[in-house]
Amino acid sequence: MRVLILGGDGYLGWPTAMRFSAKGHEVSVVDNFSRRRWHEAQGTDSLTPIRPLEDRVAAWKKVSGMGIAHYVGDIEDGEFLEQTVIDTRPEAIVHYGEQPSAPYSMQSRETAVETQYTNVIGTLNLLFAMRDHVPDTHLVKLGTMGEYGTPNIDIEEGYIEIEHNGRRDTLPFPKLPGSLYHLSKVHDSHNIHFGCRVWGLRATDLNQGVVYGIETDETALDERLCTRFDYDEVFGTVLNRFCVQALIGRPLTVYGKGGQTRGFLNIRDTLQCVELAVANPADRGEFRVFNQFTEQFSVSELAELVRESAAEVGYEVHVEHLENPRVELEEHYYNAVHTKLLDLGLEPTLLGDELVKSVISMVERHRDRIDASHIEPHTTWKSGREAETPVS
Ligand code: NAD
Ligand code: USQ
Repeated sequence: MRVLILGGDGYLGWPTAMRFSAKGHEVSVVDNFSRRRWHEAQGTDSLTPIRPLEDRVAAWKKVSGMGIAHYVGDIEDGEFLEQTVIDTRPEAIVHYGEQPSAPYSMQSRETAVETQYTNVIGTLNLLFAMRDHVPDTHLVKLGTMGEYGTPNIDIEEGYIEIEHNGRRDTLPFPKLPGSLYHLSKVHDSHNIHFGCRVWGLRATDLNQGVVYGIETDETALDERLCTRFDYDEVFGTVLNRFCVQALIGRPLTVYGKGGQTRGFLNIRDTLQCVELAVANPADRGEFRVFNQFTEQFSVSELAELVRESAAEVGYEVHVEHLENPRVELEEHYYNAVHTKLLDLGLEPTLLGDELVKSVISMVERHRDRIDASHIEPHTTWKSGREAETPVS
């Protein structure tokens, strides 16, 4: 298959590109390196040293004998994206190419507008390029579980059957996102749904939970192929952050009461899910939604798991409850259906102490690169970034 991966230089995009290439697909990636630039601007860096995309592609060629074509440009540049779609004629498009951080989207008017512009306009450009040039291509779009928020009812996979004034219909599940980033994904979902309903496009929206871990079959082949791993307060996700904090003896930064519950999955399962979605495309005109996570944990449960696993390898770890910089429920009902990917054959990689220990040992190998000054949360949901005062 010809597979086009948007955001193919990112945390998830690069391992996905190698996976499809390893399976013999013809892979092209698009990226504008904005993720690398956002880190440069805030003075942070991936814990793992990552190579420039060109070097990664060359290393992959050496290791696997397979080529990956790469296109450098902005997805929100509609002409560039249209030309890339014409040149690559993809049969499947995997769209990761967005600003992925909730705190970044809440820092200021500028970062909020940038997030929504990049994400929403980029996806809209893609829908037009698909409509006009590859209308039969399957779009696999990375959405997020956070689109739903934390309603006091079970969360269904995309749609809910509603009875109202004696009539019934199946409608999109209500959305209550908790950041302007998560809200950008809601806008994307509506636009993609529109493209399917009105233009007959086919799409799968993968409402993914929080991803942790770093190793995939392909990244493990050679150091030059590794993907990024961030632990700073803006781009680092919670489990990755806790593993770094455990190693440097910093109390784990649980925000508020720690009862916030989210769906989680290992990076290996992200790849499995995307492969399953591509191998089993949506029908013409179908907007399919899969909830993509394997387990749910509260933040406190995760902190406890990291504390125990770190103790087994000799690190004494404490847990600290910080004033929550976000506006979110800290105790709530959470039960999200996630059966559609399991029905397609997903075999979950479950989080246990062995897995946490393997992340900790990876962090150990790069401990000289840890910059502890970027761990404390500074970004608050109410007034953006307060540069000097960490939230405590
Ligand atoms: P990432 O930032 O590492 O990857 C995104 C890539 O897209 C980056 O390399 C970036 O440079 C590129 N990009 C961004 N805007 C672009 C544009 N306008 N034009 C071209 N390239 C652009 O993020 P990630 O963690 O790999 O996430 C990938 C996708 O998955 C995102 O859409 C994110 O919202 C979603 N997601 C991630 C997680 C997670 O826990 N990592 C969970 C759920 C959903
Ligand atoms: N949290 C802490 N302490 C920390 C960091 C986070 O308690 O040091 C808490 C947050 O308050 C939140 C939860 O952990 O309740 C998850 O936060 P996160 O930063 O790990 O993840 P989030 O902001 O939700 O975003 C991440 C990815 C995003 C993706 C989303 C999936 O960055 O791209 O869309 O996970 S989901 O959460 O399912 O929407």
